[in-house]
Amino acid sequence: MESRTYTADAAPGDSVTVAGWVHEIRDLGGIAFLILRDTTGKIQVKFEKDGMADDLVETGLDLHRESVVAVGGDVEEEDRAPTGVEVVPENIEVLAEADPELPLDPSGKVDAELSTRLDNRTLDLRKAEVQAVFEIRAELLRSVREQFRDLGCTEINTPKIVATGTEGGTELFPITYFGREAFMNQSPQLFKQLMVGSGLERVFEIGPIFRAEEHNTPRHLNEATSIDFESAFYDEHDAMDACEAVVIAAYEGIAENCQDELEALGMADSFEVPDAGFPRLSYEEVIERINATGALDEPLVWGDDLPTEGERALGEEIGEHYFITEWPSEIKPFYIMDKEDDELSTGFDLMHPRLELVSGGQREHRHDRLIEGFEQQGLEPEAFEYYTKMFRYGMPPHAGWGLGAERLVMTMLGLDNIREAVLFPRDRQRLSP
Ligand code: AMO
Repeated sequence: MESRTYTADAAPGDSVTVAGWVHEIRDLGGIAFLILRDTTGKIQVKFEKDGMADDLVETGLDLHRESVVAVGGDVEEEDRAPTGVEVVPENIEVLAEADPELPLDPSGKVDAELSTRLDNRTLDLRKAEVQAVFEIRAELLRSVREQFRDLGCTEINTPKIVATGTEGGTELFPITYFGREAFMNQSPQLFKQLMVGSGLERVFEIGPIFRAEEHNTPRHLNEATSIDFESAFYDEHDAMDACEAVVIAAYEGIAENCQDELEALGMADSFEVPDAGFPRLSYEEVIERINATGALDEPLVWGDDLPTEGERALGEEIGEHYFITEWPSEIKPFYIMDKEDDELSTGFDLMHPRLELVSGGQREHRHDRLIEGFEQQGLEPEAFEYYTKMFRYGMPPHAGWGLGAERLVMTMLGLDNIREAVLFPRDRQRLSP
């Protein structure tokens, strides 16, 4: 719209056209107010009924909430107005009327269930605190990209329709690809590894991953956004350093550039950038410490995956981000390199006190060992020949990791449910909107 002014920019003395949604109408008799809202905030429009044309007053005050209007008029200082200024209207154009019955209340006065919010995401995102989550998510991705560029990475985009899975066969979504079986990709794992052997050497990707997780939990999505990193000539320690730098950069970007959004979430004072030097604990130490918390009925033994209650109990004790290193080889995927002692792997996870954020490790770059790894995991190396073949033509030692963007947003903002960090989440029940 030509010459539209954002409500936040309307200054006393200006003659403006502001455009947005009718947030509220307050009719006090001789005087009435229309509160107009746009992406930058709200502004009061004042109707002094006696001094104004009847049709202008009628158009302004007969509107239903959430109708879209453009209001032209002069901006005046008014101490009693919520933002210290108000518009004295000269004309009002109704651009889109809203039904009087709304499926949810964008003013936030009436709470809505998460499912109602997700069914009506457009209206839900008219609330400042919901909008703030997605402004923060966008800033997070921007700062992460910048940090990757500082680390000398090239951003890549790899296929999401693939011939083989990498992260476990039961979590694959099959699709039909011109009469052949294909899958939605679970991770850019193999492609990013193929790039470290190319001239690019160090890469990152931010893109969707698809997991046919059976269970509906507050921390799993069937379509998530993965922030992936991979570098030639890195070992797992270098990869952990890069991971820590990226997570801290995300927090720093938000602390610097999202004060208004943190305010809208009531977090302006409590938001803290984590200190560098995340503790690195071995898997062995972790299972001992979880057992010592007494949180589990059955103590963990070597080779067990870490149950949610165990992670949570240890997270509470540690109270900050921490890495778990030296995982048993048998519970890490085929592409993770073992340590000299074959029992131990170079795999690591980064944990937030609440849950896992990242998995990574040094990769097996030796062709023969890689083929053995496939066989041990019950996978047919022939199906992965497009990948294994390149390990015969000069694949350098390399390492990397994958970070769940929604989990980072969720833990950073203390959201109860990962779905709150996604515009249109995909889960067992939810395929639209
Ligand atoms: P992994 O399967 O552990 O590792 O995934 C890496 C990170 O991605 C996020 N994530 C999910 N987030 C929400 N819902 C899901 N269903 C979901 N699945 C995964 C988590 C998790 O820590 N290829 C390896 C990474 C690597 O080694 O580079 C991988 O995909 O935050």
